[in-house]
Amino acid sequence: MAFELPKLNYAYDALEPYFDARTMEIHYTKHHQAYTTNLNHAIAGTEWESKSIEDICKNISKASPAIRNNGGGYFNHNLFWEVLSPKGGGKPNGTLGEAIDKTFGSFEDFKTKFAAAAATRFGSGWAWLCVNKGVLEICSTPNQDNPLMDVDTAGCGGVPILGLDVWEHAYYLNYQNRRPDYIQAFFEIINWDYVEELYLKNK
Ligand code: MN3
Repeated sequence: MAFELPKLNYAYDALEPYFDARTMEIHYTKHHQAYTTNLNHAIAGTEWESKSIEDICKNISKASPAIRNNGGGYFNHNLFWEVLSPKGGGKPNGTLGEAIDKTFGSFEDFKTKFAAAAATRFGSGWAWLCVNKGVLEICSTPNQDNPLMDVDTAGCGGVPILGLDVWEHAYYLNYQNRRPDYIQAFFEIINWDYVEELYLKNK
């Protein structure tokens, strides 16, 4: 069973001015599509074909580099589109808001720590908020690795509930070398309702 590019819940221009329409369209129709297509090629006719993308990530140390790069790219972008919303931004309330305050001191402290993880990831990669055995953690990973993977570059481990793509393809057209500006823009469009749903499911 082949993996499919998931549907976007909003138009390419819906996240403007934070994420521009052209970047969104290229990112989704070219980059995410390529990870999807290449993942399907890489698993065709192998034992991996029958597994979920989560199970593939959790056993990635046994897979080929092509499955690691494209399977990670497939999973990571699936999550990325879902944690964005034109109605997003602000701060999380409820159980997740309380857990963030308790873990990081305040929402502002959380933002500072997450932004630092995203800004200091050298080269291409991702910043994450994870639930690891009930505890919230912030980390980053290189390339298309993610915290589900059973490799030593999996960051904090656990289940990622918020992810930020810091590959240049995610921001270069609009922000050029200004990754910190892109990170601040991200906070304006986070779909906290969805992040909290993932938190409650995995805590
Ligand atoms: Mn990307």
